[in-house]
Amino acid sequence: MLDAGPHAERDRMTDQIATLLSEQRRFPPPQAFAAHAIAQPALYEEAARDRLAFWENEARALDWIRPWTTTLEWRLPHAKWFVGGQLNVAANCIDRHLAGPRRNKAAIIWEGEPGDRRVLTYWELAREVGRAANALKRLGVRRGDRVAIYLPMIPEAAIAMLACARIGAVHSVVFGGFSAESLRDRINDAQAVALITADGGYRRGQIVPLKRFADEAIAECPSIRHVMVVQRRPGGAGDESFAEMKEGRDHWWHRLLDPENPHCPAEAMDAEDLLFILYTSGTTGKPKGIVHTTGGYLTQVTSTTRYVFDLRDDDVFWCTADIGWVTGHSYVVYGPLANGATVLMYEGAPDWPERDRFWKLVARWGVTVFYTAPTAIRAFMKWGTDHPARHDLSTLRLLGSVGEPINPEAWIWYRKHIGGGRCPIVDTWWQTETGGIMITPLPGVTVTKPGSATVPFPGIGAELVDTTGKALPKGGGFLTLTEPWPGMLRTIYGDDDRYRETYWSRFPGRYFAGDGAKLDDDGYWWILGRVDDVLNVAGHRIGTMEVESALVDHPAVAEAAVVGKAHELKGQALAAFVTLKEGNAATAELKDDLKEHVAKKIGAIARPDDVLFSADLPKTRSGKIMRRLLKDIAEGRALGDTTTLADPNVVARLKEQYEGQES
Ligand code: 7RM
Repeated sequence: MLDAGPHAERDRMTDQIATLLSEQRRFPPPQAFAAHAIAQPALYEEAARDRLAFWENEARALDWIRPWTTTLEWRLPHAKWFVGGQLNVAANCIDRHLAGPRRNKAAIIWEGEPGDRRVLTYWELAREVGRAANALKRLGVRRGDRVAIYLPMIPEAAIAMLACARIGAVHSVVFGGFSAESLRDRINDAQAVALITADGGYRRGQIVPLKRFADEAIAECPSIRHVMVVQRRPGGAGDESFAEMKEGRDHWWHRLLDPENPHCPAEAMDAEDLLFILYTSGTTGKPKGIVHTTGGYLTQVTSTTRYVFDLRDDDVFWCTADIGWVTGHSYVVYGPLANGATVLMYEGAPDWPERDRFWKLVARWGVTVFYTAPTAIRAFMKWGTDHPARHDLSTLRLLGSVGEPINPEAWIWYRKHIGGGRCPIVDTWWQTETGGIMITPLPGVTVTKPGSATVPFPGIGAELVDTTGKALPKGGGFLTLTEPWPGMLRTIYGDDDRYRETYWSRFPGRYFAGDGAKLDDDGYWWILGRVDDVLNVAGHRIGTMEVESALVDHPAVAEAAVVGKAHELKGQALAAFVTLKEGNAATAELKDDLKEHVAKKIGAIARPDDVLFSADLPKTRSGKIMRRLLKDIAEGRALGDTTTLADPNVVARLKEQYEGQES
C-alpha cells in the first residue's frame, strides 16, 4: 500500500522535515490557564505507571448498568474493552444530566444557515430522543439493526444518532454532501433497514435536496423498509417537489414523533456491542465501514473531550465539523454531551451570507472553546483580519485544530487573530479509525510548537518506525500505534480480512496509521500526512482509486490516474490524468462533463480541480501507473526518477502539455 517510489516519498518528507525543523517558536500554557486546568501533569505519570488503570479510571466516570469484569482482552489485531460491562450511550449523554442542575442547561444551541435558531435543554433533548427512539421501534427497528442517517447539520442529526444508541440500533451517518450513489453503496454495505433524512438543507443560500437524492439511492436499496423525513424547509411539508412521500415507506419525522411517548427505556448494551459504522476512504475504490463499539469508544471520547478541551459547565463548545465525519460524531455529539456540555451547532457555510459568519456566531453565543480544521483557518487568513476583528471574540479561551497538518503560519495567525494571543491551541491528531484524539497537547500542561501535534494523550502508545518496521527514537518515518486503545476501530464492517490487511500487516504487531511523521529531539510529533493513496482535500479523506473508478465509469474514458497536488487552501486538490476511448474528442466540454460526473458519482468534495487528457499514462514495464511522476507534473516540479518507465517520453510529453494548458 505504500507508494511504489520510496525515493520520491522520502525526498518529499525530507523537504517537509527541513521546513519544520526551522520552527523554533515555543508557547508554554498561560500560567492562569495551567493553574486551573482540568488535566494536570500528574495525568501523564498516572497513565505511564499503569495504562490500564488510567483507562479504568476514565471508564468509571461513565454510568454503567453492569460493571465490566475484564478491562482489556487483546488478541492481536482484535481488542475488547471493558468486557462484561453494560451501559447505554444515550443514557450517558442525556439521562444522567437530568437529575441535577444541568436539567435546564442548553445541550444544543443551533443556528441554521438562513438565521433560524433553536436551543434544546438537556430536558428537551431527552424528550425528543425518547420520542424518536419510540418512533424507530414502532417502525420495527430493533436492537442491532442498522439505520442510515443522511441529514443536514440540524439538531435532528444528533437526536437521530442518540435515538439509535438508545434502542441499540447501529447508526451509519452519511455526509449530506455525498451523492445518491455514495449513499446507496453505504446503505447496501450495511444492509440498513431504515433511513433518516430531510427534505433539504441549506448551503450558501441554496437548498440541497437530500430527500430527492435519497429517493434515487433507495430505489436500489432493497433492505430499506422505512424512511423518516425531517421537515427542514419552513413550509416544506406541503412542497412535494422537495419531498415526494411514498405511501407506506416514507414518514414525516414530526408526524411520527408527535404521538410518541417521550420516555423510552435505554437498552442495556454490552460494552462491545456496535454503536456505529462510519464509512471512510481507503486505498481501494470501495469505502471501508469503520466499526466502533460502545464502552471503549464512549470512554475515550468522554475523557479526551474533558482533558483536551478543558471542558466545564459554563463553556460553549463549538466543533465546526459536520456530523457526517468522525469529528462530528466524537466532538459534536458523544464527547461533549457525555460531559454535560453546551454545544453549538451551525448548519451552513462559513462565508454565508458574509465571510464573518463564524465570528458572528462566536460573539452571539459567547463561544469559549472553538475546534476547526486548518483548511478553514487558511481560508480565514485569505479573507483577511477585518472579519474577525469586527466581532467580540473575547469569550474564546481555547482553540483546537484537526483534520490535516497545520502549517506554522496558519497556527500563528489562528493564535493571534482568533485567539487574541491568549488562547492555547490544541492541534489534535487522530482518525476515523482511532475514534478519538490520540496525539495532542493538554492545554494547561504541554508547551506547544506551531505545526506539531506534540505528544500522545495519556494511555496512548505511539512509535515512529522506518520502512522495515524498526522503531526510531527520532527523525522521519511512519506513525504506528503500539498498544490497543479504548476507542479503536474493532474491524471493517463485513470484511475482517481487509481490517487485518489494511492496518496490521505493513508493520507486524503494530497499527499503521497511514501517516508519515517526524519525531523531534523533544519527542514531539510532526505529522506529515498520508503516505498511501488516500488524499486529504480540505480535511476530507478521498481515495484516489474511488475517483479513478468514477472517471472510468464515464463512457468516454479509457483510463484514469488521480493524484493530489498541493493547494494553498485545501491542503490538497485533485488532479486527474485521463486517456480517452477511441473516437472521443478532448474538448473543454468533456473536461467539465467529467468533473461533473465525479461530483455526481461521489459528491462535490471529490470534483477534480484539473483534468488533463493524455494519449498515454506513464507506466512501469509491469504496467503500474507511476502516480508520483504525475504528482511531480501536477505540482510543477522537476520529474523524479523515470528510469523504470516503459516509455520515458510519455511523461515528458505530459509535463509539457500540463504546463501549456489552462484547466
Ligand atoms: C479526525 C480526522 C484522518 C487523517 C489522518 C491524517 C490527517 C488528522 C491531523 C492530521 C496532521 C492533525 N479523521 N490528520 N488530524 N494530520 N495533524 N492534527 O480527521 O479519518 O477523516 O482523517 O487526517 O492524515 O490520517 S479522518
